[in-house]
Amino acid sequence: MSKLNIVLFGPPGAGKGTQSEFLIKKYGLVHLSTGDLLRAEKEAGTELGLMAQEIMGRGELVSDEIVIGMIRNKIEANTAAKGFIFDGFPRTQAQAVALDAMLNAKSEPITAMLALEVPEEELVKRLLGRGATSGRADDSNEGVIRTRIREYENKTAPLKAYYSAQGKYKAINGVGSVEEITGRLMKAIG
Ligand code: B4P
Repeated sequence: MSKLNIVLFGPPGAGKGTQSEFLIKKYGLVHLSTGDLLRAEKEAGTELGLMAQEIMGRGELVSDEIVIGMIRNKIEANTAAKGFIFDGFPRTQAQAVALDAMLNAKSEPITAMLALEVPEEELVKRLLGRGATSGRADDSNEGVIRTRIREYENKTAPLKAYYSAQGKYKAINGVGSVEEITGRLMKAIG
C-alpha cells in the first residue's frame, strides 16, 4: 500500500500542531514538526539549539540547511512508518525541493498539501493566548508574532503555487472548533 505523506501547511497559529495530534492517531502516521525538533534542541542545550533559539526569538526562519538535515535524519530513522505528517516543514522553496528529492528517491511522494487558512488577527489572538500560558518567548510579543506572519507571507506562502503545480494543494478553512477543522481535514484526505 502506498504511504500517506501529508504536508500540513499554514501560517503560525493556524492549528498545524493542534490538528497533527488528531491526524497521527487517526491514520497511524509519524509526526515531524521542525518547530518541536528545534525546541527539543534548545531544551537539550545543544549548540544548534542555542543558535536556533536566537533566530526563533526574533520570529525569523532557521537556515534551510539545518531543518533539511533534521528532517532527513528523521525520515531515515522511520523507514517502517505508514507515512508522515510534515508540520511546519517545508517553509521555503529550497526545503520543498529537498523534501521532494528525499521522498521521490524512495518512491514515496507527498500525497497532499493541506493548507489551513486563518485571518491574521485571529492568528495573533491565538498566539498571544498560547504565549500567556506556555511561556514560549516567540508567542509572547506581538511584534515577533507579526514578523513570523510576514516571514510566512514572503517565504512560505509561495509554496501554495509549488504544490498547486503538482495538483496537491488543498485549502482548508482553519476557523471553527478544533473538531470541525479535523473533520474538514479528514474529508480532504479522503
Ligand atoms: P512552529 O513550532 O512550527 O510554530 P507555529 O507555526 O507558530 O505553530 P503551529 O501553527 O503549529 O501552532 P498551532 O497553530 O497548532 O515554528 C516556530 C518557529 O520555529 C518558527 O517561527 C521558526 O523560527 C522555526 N521553524 C520551524 N520550522 C521551520 C522551518 N521548516 N524552517 C525554518 N524555521 C523553522 O497553535 C497555535 C495556538 O492556536 C494554540 O494555542 C492552539 O491551542 C490554538 N488553536 C489551534 N486551533 C484552534 C482553533 N480551531 N480555534 C482556536 N484556537 C486554536
